[in-house]
Amino acid sequence: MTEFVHARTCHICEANCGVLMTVRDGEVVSVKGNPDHVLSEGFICPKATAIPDLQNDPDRLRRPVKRTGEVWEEISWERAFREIAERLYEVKAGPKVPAIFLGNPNAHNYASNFYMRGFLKAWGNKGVYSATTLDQVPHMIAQKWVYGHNAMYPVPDIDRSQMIVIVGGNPMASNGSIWTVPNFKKRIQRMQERGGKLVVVDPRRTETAKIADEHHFVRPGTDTSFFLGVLKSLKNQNLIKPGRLEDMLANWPEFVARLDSFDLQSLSDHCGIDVAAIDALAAELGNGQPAVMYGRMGVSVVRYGTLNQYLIQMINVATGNVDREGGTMFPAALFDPVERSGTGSYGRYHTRLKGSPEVLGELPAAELAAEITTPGEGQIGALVTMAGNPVLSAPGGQHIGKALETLDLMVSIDMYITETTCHADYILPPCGPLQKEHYNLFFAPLSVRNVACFSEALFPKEEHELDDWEILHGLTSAIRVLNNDTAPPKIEPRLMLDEIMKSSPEGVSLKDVAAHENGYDMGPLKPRLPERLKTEHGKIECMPDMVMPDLDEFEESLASTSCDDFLLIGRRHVRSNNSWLHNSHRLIKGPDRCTLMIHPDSADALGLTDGAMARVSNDVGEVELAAEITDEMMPGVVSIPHGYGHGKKGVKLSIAKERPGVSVNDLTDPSIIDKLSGNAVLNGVPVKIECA
Ligand SMILES: Nc1nc2c(c(=O)[nH]1)N[C@H]1C(S)=C(S)[C@@H](COP(=O)(O)OP(=O)(O)OC[C@H]3O[C@@H](n4cnc5c(=O)[nH]c(N)nc54)[C@H](O)[C@@H]3O)O[C@H]1N2
Ligand SMILES: Nc1nc2c(c(=O)[nH]1)N[C@H]1C(S)=C(S)[C@@H](COP(=O)(O)OP(=O)(O)OC[C@H]3O[C@@H](n4cnc5c(=O)[nH]c(N)nc54)[C@H](O)[C@@H]3O)O[C@H]1N2
Ligand code: SF4
Ligand SMILES: [Mo]
Repeated sequence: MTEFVHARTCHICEANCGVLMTVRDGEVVSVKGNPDHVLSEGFICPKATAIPDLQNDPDRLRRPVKRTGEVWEEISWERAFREIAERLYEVKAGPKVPAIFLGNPNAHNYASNFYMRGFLKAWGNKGVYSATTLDQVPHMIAQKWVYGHNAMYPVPDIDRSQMIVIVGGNPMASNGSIWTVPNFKKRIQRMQERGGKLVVVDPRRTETAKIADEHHFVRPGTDTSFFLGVLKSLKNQNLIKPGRLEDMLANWPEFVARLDSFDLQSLSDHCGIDVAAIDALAAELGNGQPAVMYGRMGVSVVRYGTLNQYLIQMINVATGNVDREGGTMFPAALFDPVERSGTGSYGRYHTRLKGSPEVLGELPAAELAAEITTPGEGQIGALVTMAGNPVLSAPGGQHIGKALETLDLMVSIDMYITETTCHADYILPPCGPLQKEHYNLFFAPLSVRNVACFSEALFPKEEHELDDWEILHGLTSAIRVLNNDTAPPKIEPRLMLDEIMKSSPEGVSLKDVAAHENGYDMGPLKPRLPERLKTEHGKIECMPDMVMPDLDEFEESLASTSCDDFLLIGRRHVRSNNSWLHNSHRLIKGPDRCTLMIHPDSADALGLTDGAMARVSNDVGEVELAAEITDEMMPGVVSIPHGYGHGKKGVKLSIAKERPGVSVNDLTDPSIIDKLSGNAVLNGVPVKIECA
């Protein structure tokens, strides 16, 4: 018997926790938190224990497959790459264009990132559709306009903060987002022990609200009023004190003057949080203590997502909490996206049908279905999806499913036959997760400490298995060779990473970093402004030209907001991750989690009883699911988690299919987006509810 312990960082979510895996005779027999890990301090969530399930899952594809009708045939890599290249060539010879959809797990794959640019060029798409426009693009574009670079993420410095206000985020379930903050609960408890305070603003009394000192219900989609209300109240109370930031601000007096046309009472009426509560909150935020306003999915995937993210920055500026210990800070990572890439593009080209601007190279995922099905020059004819499941993750997902069937060529780089990949002509599966290295490339710049975590692969690959980056390399080579070009060199990603690390200010090698199994620690976050600002004037821009028209539009909209429908919001559960962890018994056991949460008063009015089936509908679609009556919900608001709906024909996820659930994105509306960023609107969706 051989037994050893393998240390790695979990690749499933943004927290990047340190795990210890005991391996006996080639099998992982236990997964535990690494108590010495510099970032996660021993914490893990149940998803880490499912990594071996993913590795061993019999439903996971081990070889490339080609579909003819409903039959999948295993084929060789060589044949797959050649046929795809030939068919792409044919599509490009005609009037249609190639496109790509990139999903969330790409952000957790450092290696494929190094091969992405070359692949995108060879495939020949203009802009990408990705999970970014279902998620964080409002943060990125707001950061570009305010701080000068899309990758300048202001991270709440939780370990030194005295007050954190979380608006539309639920780190107790999500483990933090755009904020790599493993062991969130302990960190909050430590803040509370030193006299600090957690406040949650959310239409649901979430798991995070339950550990908070204060919770306020807010009407979905109206947080802009809350943020403006806080600013207005700071001003009324003479608490606008940017402190050391003062010299770094551009157009600050103009911004403060712009608040004059808003009336605190009207803002309060709109968002449903009373004036006294807003005043009290502003007084605490503005009393000089290190404090943070933070907003996530609940305020990003809404019509005014970018405006919200901008106003959050202005609140943190107003209270002097940007680039301050215990406020928001800009992490230093070995791979620094701010120094290594351009500040971010906007509007270089526009979508064919709706004329939406390209934003940081992204096109609105909400527009993908129509771009595939609407004839005319520039219609999408060939699509690659990589680590994405837009049929379940994008608004109007059922229409995307139908659209995919009409493509001339569809290729999916994914290890499962999912609601999306079941429509592909070819599926190219990467090796298992434990056969891959891991590096926190995108998450070091979002972390609450300056860290670097590299993990070696635990198991070697079989000869017929390829990693994602090798698939990208193989496909890129086949396309280029067919076009009489040369194949790109195949360089191990770890060598490129080593170069990057050596050329960083830290000047370490990959070997040094990898030797630190508990994470290579570069200490707490440090102030970095004004040196790091990338705006043309070198200051924090407080009135970005691009944002102001949306503020005007929001102001006009305040006069006319009333709606008799229920407002639908999403939720996440700690045992699930978007659409793709429902095939692990270990994770899906327990009560049904794809339910309609509804307040008792709302349910009574409808005659709906707990566990009874409810029909939820609007102009986009209709789903039926069991009601879960709970006073966690704000009256008039209902919640359905996303990532379910595995009952669709053709899906080969045997465990997930036993409890398929329904897809909330059969109800979300692709015709409404956040105008500035192109982000989808997935929260605050009007719906009707009846007993089914
Ligand atoms: N367990 C688990 N963890 C995950 C994921 C997962 O699926 N499962 N997904 C990962 C990904 S990809 C991401 S992006 C992150 C997301 O991380 P979070 O944003 O922290 O997660 P959500 O649960 O979506 O939190 C959104 C919150 O906004 C609230 N909300 C909805 N509408 C509104 C509104 O209009 N206003 C306000 N103020 N609040 C509103 C919801 O009730 C919810 O509590 O989580 C990551 N981590
Ligand atoms: N209504 C509503 N919709 C939402 C959200 C919401 O809160 N509400 N959240 C949105 C957010 S924040 C996000 S990020 C998106 C996520 O949406 P997507 O990124 O479109 O979908 P995922 O569910 O993450 O699916 C990931 C796919 O990648 C595959 N995969 C996993 N690991 C790997 C890998 O290493 N390599 C490869 N090649 N494939 C892999 C899985 O098998 C799965 O098919 O969903 C969005 N959709
Ligand atoms: S919170 Fe869970 S899924 Fe996320 S990195 Fe940590 S162990 Fe993995
Ligand atoms: Mo996400």
